[in-house]
Amino acid sequence: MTMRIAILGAGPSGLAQLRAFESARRAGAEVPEIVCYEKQSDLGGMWNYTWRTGLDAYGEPVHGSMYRYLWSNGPKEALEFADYSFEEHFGRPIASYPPRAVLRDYIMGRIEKSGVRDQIRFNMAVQWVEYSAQTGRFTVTVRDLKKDELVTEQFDRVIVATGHFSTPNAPFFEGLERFPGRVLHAHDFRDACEFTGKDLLLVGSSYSAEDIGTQCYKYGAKSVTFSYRSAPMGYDWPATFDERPLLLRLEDDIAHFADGSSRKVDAIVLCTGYQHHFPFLCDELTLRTRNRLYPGDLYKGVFWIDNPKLVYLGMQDQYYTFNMFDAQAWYVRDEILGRVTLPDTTTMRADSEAWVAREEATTSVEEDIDFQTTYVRDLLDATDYPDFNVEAVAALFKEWKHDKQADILGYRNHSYRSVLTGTLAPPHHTPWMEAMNDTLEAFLADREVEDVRKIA
Ligand code: FAD
Ligand code: NA7
Repeated sequence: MTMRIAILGAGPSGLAQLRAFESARRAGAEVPEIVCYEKQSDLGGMWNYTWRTGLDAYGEPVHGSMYRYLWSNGPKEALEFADYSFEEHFGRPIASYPPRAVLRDYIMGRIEKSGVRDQIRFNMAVQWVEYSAQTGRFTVTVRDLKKDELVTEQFDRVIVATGHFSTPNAPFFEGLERFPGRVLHAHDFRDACEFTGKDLLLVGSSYSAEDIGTQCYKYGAKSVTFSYRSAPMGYDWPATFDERPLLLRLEDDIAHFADGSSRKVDAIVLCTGYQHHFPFLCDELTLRTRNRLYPGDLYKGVFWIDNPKLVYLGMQDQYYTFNMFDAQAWYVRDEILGRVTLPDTTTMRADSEAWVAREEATTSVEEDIDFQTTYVRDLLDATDYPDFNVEAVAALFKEWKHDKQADILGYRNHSYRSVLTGTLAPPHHTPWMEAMNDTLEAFLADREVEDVRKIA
């Protein structure tokens, strides 16, 4: 009987897995039967924009957390697929910080060239996954959203690639229920123009707070106040920005902070991160972790140690994204094809715990970057994924960090060199602060064009 594999999710991680198997098949390997279930109507995962918030057209939780005017928050050279360069896709070099639609186009391009679309079943939301020790197989129950029908199939392996930036972590602050303005989590943020002229409070001090804050400033917010729990971001912010310690409570529209200070605000965005959330998995198979570089209970960051027939892709906090998902997917593929053998449970657990301990010992962003670089390198060395200079990418991440520190509103104007092609990216035609149009067409044009609000 042919082995059957279920991939849950057709975002960058799930697509990496499809591509990995397809490249082995093209090289002559016999590969298992693969079914990829995707609850959205197209591939691309988080990179698909949706105006919807809350529930989708079928009553499923909306996956998307991306918003209008989102430009890459890291240089594209750091996430480039080693088997498909940006230059190959666009036919010419492009600037280092593309908007969302451009990255989506790049992700789609590689997958359309692979010809694996027919392995994806769209509008299919995974509801439940069970493992039977007796048969050694998984039963996967999926809702066909268009037919409103449950479908159940058996698989030998299950690969969870459903992402972890969709289910909000939304803490409560006293007085929120009486706050007269709008309160939302970053997951539901869609359009900075909503906050033009407003005094905005953003709770959190990580990527979402930083990016939503700078976006809102770009589109005319009157002021941006960040409230941090552990430490301020510490960038050299414009005069209308402020960083305050933790929000303690609200009295009507007055926010009170841990240092005793207060200020009046019009709207609040909780940029307080996301939960790893797998409502379709039984307890014994559920990964429980905070957002970290090395979630425990996973061997090589992917195999569920208690039952390695279950795999999780992309569950790490991420400096590396697309190329790390590829490195993971190639490794998982090779284990499934019998090219890599997993050690016994005790050895896997000890190995995983050693990585977790190393992560916990890091004390700076630079060490975190080096940590994830070592992780990616470890995976790369074991497979035939095209080797790329991951250490040079680490240097690039450090340069990016430095560029942000030097100019938080201008770092996206920098250019970096591709470690694949050696090409230095050309500058974008318009500085990021003045580039209001985030469409693919505007990005690829030779000058800024009027925003006609076309969403890919
Ligand atoms: P996702 O892209 O989240 O894809 C998961 C897929 O699983 C989705 O298609 C979803 O519909 C599907 N799915 C979920 N549940 C089910 C179910 N029950 N049944 C069927 N299908 C299901 N990364 C960068 O490299 N650069 C950036 O600039 C960047 N910006 C970001 C900005 C925001 C606001 C967010 C939230 C993330 C950003 N990221 C960025 C990280 C981004 O998450 C990754 O780039 C990438 O999308 C992760 O891929 P994934 O496949 O693991 O998860
Ligand atoms: P992150 O990077 O997980 O950061 C979450 C932030 O929220 C972080 O600053 C946390 O503070 C803060 N947080 C979490 N809980 C609380 C409470 N209870 N009170 C106050 N502050 C809190 O999530 P992001 O959304 O920023 O980024 C996720 C992805 O989206 C990322 O990959 C980007 O590419 C886009 P802490 O520092 O832990 O004290």
